[in-house]
Order: sequence, then C-alpha cells, then structure tokens
Amino acid sequence: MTAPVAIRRLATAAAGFEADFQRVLHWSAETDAAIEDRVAEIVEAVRTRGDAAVLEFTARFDGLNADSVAALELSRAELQAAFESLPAVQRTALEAAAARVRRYHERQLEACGRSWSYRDEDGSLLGQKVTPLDRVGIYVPGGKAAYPSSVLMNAIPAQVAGVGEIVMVVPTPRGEKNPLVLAAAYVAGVHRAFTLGGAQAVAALAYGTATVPRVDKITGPGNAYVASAKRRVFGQVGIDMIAGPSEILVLADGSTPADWVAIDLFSQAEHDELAQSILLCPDAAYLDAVQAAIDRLLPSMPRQEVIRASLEGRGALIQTASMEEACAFSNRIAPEHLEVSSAEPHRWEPLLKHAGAIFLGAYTSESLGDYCAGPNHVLPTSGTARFSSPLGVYDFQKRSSLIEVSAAGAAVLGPIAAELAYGEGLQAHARAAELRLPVVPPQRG
Ligand code: HSO
Ligand code: ZN
Repeated sequence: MTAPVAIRRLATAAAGFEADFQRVLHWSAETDAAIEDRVAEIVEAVRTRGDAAVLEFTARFDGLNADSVAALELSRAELQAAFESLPAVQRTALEAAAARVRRYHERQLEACGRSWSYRDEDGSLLGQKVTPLDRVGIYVPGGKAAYPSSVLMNAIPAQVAGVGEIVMVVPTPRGEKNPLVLAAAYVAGVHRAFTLGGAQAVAALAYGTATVPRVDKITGPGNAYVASAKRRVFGQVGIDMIAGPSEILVLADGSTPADWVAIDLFSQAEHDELAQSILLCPDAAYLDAVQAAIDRLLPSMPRQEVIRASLEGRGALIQTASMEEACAFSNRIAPEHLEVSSAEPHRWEPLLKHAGAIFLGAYTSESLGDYCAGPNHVLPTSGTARFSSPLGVYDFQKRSSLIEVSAAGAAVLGPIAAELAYGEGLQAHARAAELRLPVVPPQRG
C-alpha cells in the first residue's frame, strides 16, 4: 500500500485561510547569481568568438564533439527521414495534430493578424500594416522535457504568420537524437535545425555566427540557463516569455466523475515536481471523492513520484462557499490552464477573466489542448495570464503604422502640429507642417 497523498486541504471559510492560500500561491522564479554569471560568460564568448565558442560549449556541456557547427546542422532530408522512420500511427497522430493546430492559427491570422486602413474625411489614409518576422529561432528543450508537441506549437504559428525562415535548435547530448522531435520539425515546416542547446544556442541565434543565422526573435521554453540567456539577449532580439512550471486549476461543481478530475490534476503534476495542480469546489464530499481517486489511481502512474512531489509540495484541494466564489479565486490565481469541470460551463465562463486557456465542460481534458485541440499550449504561467496571452500568430508578426496625408489633410493638420511644435520649442517640426499649408505663415520666434 502506498501512503495517501498529503495534498493540502483548505476551505475559504476556515480561520487563517488567506495566509494558507498565500502559501499555496507563493512561487518565486529565483534567479541564481551563479547561473547568471556563467550565462553572461557563455553569451559573451559566443558573441565575440562565434562558431568556435559554440563548438567548445557543445562539447563541454552536451558531450557532443564536432569539427564544425555545420556538422551539427540537420538537413530537411534528415528531418524527413526521421518522420518516415516512425510507425504509421505516430505519423498519422502528428499530422492530425499539426493540421488542427494549423487550422486554429489560420483563424487567428484572419481574426487579428491582417493589415487594415481607412481614409478620413480629408482623404488621408491611416492604417496598420502587419508583416511577419523575417527569421525566428525556436528553442526545443532536450532531455526530460523534449516535447514534439511543443515543436508544433512554436513552429506552426510562425509558419502561418509567414515567417521567412524558422530555425530550430535542440540540445542533443552525446548526439542522441529524438526522432519524434525531428519528425515534428519536419511536419511543422522548420527550415533549418541544429543539434545545439543551452545558453550557447540562444546566443548563437541572437548574434549569429558564421554558421548559425542571426534571428529576430527566439521562442520556446528551456532550463534556467536558457531562461537566463533569453533574458540577457532580449533587446538584441525579441523573446516570447520566460515560462515557469506548468499549472492546472480545476473548477468543479461535482458533476464530473472524480477519477477524471484526479487524472487531470496528475496530468500537470507529472510534468515537474514544481508543477501546480489546484481543485476548487463548493462540495466537500466531492473533494473527498477526488482525494480518494487520487490515492487509488496514483500507484498506476509510472511518474508517480513526480506527481506525488508536485501534489504534496504545491497542490491544493480548496472548498469554496459557492461556484461564484470559486470563479473569483480562479481570477486571483490566473492559472495557465483552467478547467471548468461543470455541467454548466457557459454559466461560469463569463465570470472568468484571467487564465492562459479555459477548458469548458467535463469532456475537455487539458491534455487534449496540450496536443491536438488546436489552440496553442505555450501559455502564460505564474499568474502572468493577468497581462499576457498564449503564444500565437501575433507573436511572429509586427505592425507598422501607415500614414498618407492628402493636400487637404495637410491644410487641416498643419496648424495643429505647428502649434504643438512651437510649444515644444521645435521650430523645424513646426515649419515642416507650415510649409505644406496653402498659405505659408511667417516663421515664429
Ligand atoms: N502542458 C504543457 C505542454 C505539454 N504537455 C507538452 C504535454 N506535452 C505546458 O502547457
Ligand atoms: Zn502538459
């Protein structure tokens, strides 16, 4: 018999709840000074010595020796071969997931990724021109978090946005390649791929080397070294976000089978000991049923140790006074994934403001969203859903303003601009506006 899972049990009505709740929420993305220093050296070495430094670090950290960085590039033919080597069922699943993710992001492009303009009453044209980034880098973690699904989730929106070149880097310790990652890169339309990782790969993408092309933006998760390197090169290039551990919050009215909810809590917990799974529900008997399901199901999970550590360290089963109160707490938590496990999900959805992705109804397991429902699984974590959004087509685009002022428009705008420019003491600005007026006034003091 394995011991019951000692997951925290709280009730919003209990004395001292607020302090307990704060302890559940507490999470600090500690920045380790030693890591910062190491990364600073690596980034600087790659910036100044390029390929030679990349080769040295790859040999040292990944045990992968090569004569040149070019030898670490994977050709499209190699990606294709990896795809073709997979069992048919895996190929079909990858393609089906890719097609659904592509379709969703194509809708995103139509809905919010297009240029627009209008003419005002003077015939002047005002608008916004949307263009894709020329070249992006996608960081794919190796080791325990090597997720082919994340390759799809990063590369497909870039491809849909029309990015000219998608460059993938993936750490490949001792040269052991992950065929599913390579196959996903093939399916998602990655243009170039290198078996490079760590801070050295991030620096190579940010500054470019003789072999690795310099990109405009780097997306994708990574370990503490990668996160630190991304922070450091931000400004030289764009970055997507710095992701924390995965989170799931389930808001339940007690109508979903308890086993389903227990396994959904496991599904995030199994990512990482630091992942967070929380259940909010007004019904105490249902919380008991989920606790019993957790204890019964855990022994069948190959990753039970990680799940237990996550649930006992950061998990919580919280009894609320009502579903309305559960929604209010959910907004305070602003989880990465929010399951509304209710018979009336559309009743609660309008009350929910802050979440990376909202999964409605008992059949919508978060795991379906991780792989193939269509929306992106790269989501804001650690409460950042209060101010940021899922990775999307818009992360691979930028906007330019368009202004075309007609002669009539110049006559209307000229005096306004000139007045404000004189007020700022900027004569040249004022005269540029005035010279275009039908009757040019004398220049002021
Ligand atoms: N839930 C993870 C994504 C993932 N799950 C990849 C399985 N594979 C972060 O949203
Ligand atoms: Zn997941």
